[in-house]
This record gives sequence, C-alpha cells and structure tokens, in this order.
Amino acid sequence: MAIARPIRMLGAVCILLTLFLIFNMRQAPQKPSTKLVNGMTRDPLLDPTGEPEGVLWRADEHDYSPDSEKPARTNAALISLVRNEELHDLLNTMHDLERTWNSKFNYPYIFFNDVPFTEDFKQKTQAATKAKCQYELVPKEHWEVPSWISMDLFQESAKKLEEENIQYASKISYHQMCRWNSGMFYKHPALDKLRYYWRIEPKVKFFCDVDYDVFRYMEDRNKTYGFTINLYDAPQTIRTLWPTTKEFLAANPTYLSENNMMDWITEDQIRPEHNEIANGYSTCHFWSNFEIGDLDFFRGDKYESYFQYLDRAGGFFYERWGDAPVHSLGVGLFADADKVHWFRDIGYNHIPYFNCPNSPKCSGCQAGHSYAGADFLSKEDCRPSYFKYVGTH
Ligand SMILES: Nc1nc2c(ncn2[C@@H]2O[C@H](COP(=O)(O)OP(=O)(O)OP(=O)(O)O)[C@@H](O)[C@H]2O)c(=O)[nH]1
Ligand SMILES: [Mg+2]
Repeated sequence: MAIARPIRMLGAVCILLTLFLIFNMRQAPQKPSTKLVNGMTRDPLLDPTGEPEGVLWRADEHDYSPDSEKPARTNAALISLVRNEELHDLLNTMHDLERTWNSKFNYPYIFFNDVPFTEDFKQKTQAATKAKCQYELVPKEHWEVPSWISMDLFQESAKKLEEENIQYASKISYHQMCRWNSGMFYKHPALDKLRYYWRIEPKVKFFCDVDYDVFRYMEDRNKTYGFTINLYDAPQTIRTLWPTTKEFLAANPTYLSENNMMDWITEDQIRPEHNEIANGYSTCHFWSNFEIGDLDFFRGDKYESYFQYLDRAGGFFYERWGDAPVHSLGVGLFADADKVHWFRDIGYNHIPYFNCPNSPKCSGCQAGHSYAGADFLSKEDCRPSYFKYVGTH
C-alpha cells in the first residue's frame, strides 16, 4: 500500500526526533550543583582541604606489601554485602578505591552474600586487587525474616508505603538487607578478629588520592565512626523509629553518652515536617553506604541491645527502617561526638550525592558540589545542622 509523501516525511521526522531525544538523554551528564540551602552560608568543602593533622601512616614509610609477614596494616578490612549480578559495578568501585587508596595499603576485602558467590565473581574481584579477597556466605539465621514478624502485616504496611511512593517498600530482600546491615554484619564470624571496617558498595565512586592509612588514623585517635555524607531521610520510612528509640533510652538512661548528638538528632526548625512525620527525629543521618567504623562499638552492649530492642519492635519490616538512621542514632546517642570524624578529604559519590573537597589530590568531581540532578536534592543536605550542633571535625 502506497503511503502519501507528507505522511512518510512526518514519520521520518518523528523517528529522527525520537533518536535525537534518546541520544541527548544518554549524553547529558548529570550536572553537579552547589546550591546552598538549610541555612548554610558557605560550604567548607570550598576551602582548601588537606590531610588530617597529626601523625599519619604512609605506605613509603611502613611495610604495606600484600604478602608481608609483619605488615603495617592494622586489624581492618574493606567489606561489602553484594550480589553476583552487581559484579560489573563493584569492579568499577574497586578500581576507584584501588587507584586512590588501597593499591598503597593492600587491606583485604571481605565480600558477603546471602547466596554463594559465583566463580566468575571471585575470579574477577581477586584480579582487581593485589590484596586478599575473602568470600563469605551470610548465615541463614542472620538473613531470614525473624519468626515474630507477621508477613500479612508486612504486606499491608508495604502497600501503604508504596502508596506514599517509598522505593523498595514491598521488596522483602531490601528490608532484610537493611536489618542485616543494622545489626547482623558485625556478628559474622569473618569479622570476629577485626576491629575496623570500611564499607563499600557497587557503583560508588572515589575521586581523591588518599596517602595515609585511614584505619591507623581511626585507631591512633580512637575514633568510633567516620562518614562522608550527611542527609535527611524519607520520614515516612521511620515514623516509629524515634519513639521506639526513646523507649529504649528510658529503660537504659545510663547508655546515653555525655557528649552525644541529641541536638542534631532532634533538630526541628530546618525541616519541621520531617521532624513531625518522624515523631521528633530530624531524620538526619550519616549515609551508611560509606562508613568506616569500629566494630567494638557495634559489638558492644549498648549498640547490640539497642538493635535487639529495635528488631523486636518490627520496624525493619512494618516500616522501612534503614541501617543509615539506625547506625546514626546508635552512634549519635551512645558514642562520644568527638570520636566521630567527617572524612572531608575522601572524595565520594553514591548517586546522587557527593563529598568533593577542594584539593589538588582530587579529580572527577567539583569541589563543594554536593548533588547531581534536580535542585530539590539540595534540601536533603543535613550538614548545616551537623556543623552547627556537632561541628566540622
Ligand atoms: N547479597 C545481597 N546484597 C544485597 C541485597 N540487597 C542489597 N544488597 C547490597 O546492599 C547494598 C545496599 O543495597 P542498594 O540496593 O544499593 O540500596 P540503596 O543504596 O538504598 O539503593 P540505591 O539507591 O538503589 O543504590 C549494596 O551493596 C547491595 O549490593 C541482597 O538481597 N543480597
Ligand atoms: Mg546503593
């Protein structure tokens, strides 16, 4: 059947237009932005950023070779809960981290999975580093939905959260992952002998050369927790987390650290609606896809009994409590605020947020640009409150 010429022309134009749009969508880089909100007048990341003060352990002064019998490495590892399907994205993360830091220090990697790792995963990850890689299965009893959780109630709650556009609300494995990262990872026997961990995830990026041993930095200064990014959470996912935490605190008043972060935790002026929906919690948290932490803190009585209390309350399933707010409340309440460190010198990105310092050691990110994408993302930056109530250390 013959098609009239004008119709043919119109069809061709439509096809060209569609191809043009697809091409542009794929090409357009997510432009990082640096809009200041939430009361911040100047991003400290714009100031020249060097290494932390004091003695630092360097690879050219100590023996950090991967097979050394007496290495300068302390008791620490890079850890990642990851799926076989994420191999490609994980390799990109490893290449970044090896280039900027670990090829100098050769800390081992420990990978965790709820199903066995494939040979391909093992072979390709080991090939990405001179350091040792270890592959660990998560014990079934650490991953399973606990017996006291009602699946009917889970489905019902997940449906409500989905109606509020909460991502992953009905994905049970996401809830299991959040619970494992909250209160199970440090119980894995592979970490028994270790003191510090650095958590990594597939797809995250590292931008700056770091020339000192960050684990020794933590140990020498007796730091409990290190972070890069500080954000607000979706308050609908944690409506009862703070009320449950307050119950726990009322029953264990001596657990509260003298130098705690209560003001940052309960701040209610910058985003009052967040505080209201989360029933008294600002929702501010350390973004836990990056964290460098002291396992002794998590294994200790205070944090462990806090996790047990939360776990019994059911919010990992009946809401969508994330490990980020749970770790942050634990650290903010039970740790000494002076022992928490902002690794401002570690250039980092997990879509869509950045920690990008002003330093000649960095490339691939723009200093002070804290997010890439639409401007509403800027509102999620909780650093202004953290700087005000806790500090910039
Ligand atoms: N083995 C395993 N790893 C998981 C599972 N779910 C999540 N993870 C890992 O847990 C970490 C966090 O999961 P993500 O899906 O990235 O969660 P998220 O960061 O909140 O979500 P995104 O914004 O989509 O990245 C990642 O390292 C994942 O690889 C799971 O069911 N099994
Ligand atoms: Mg992620």
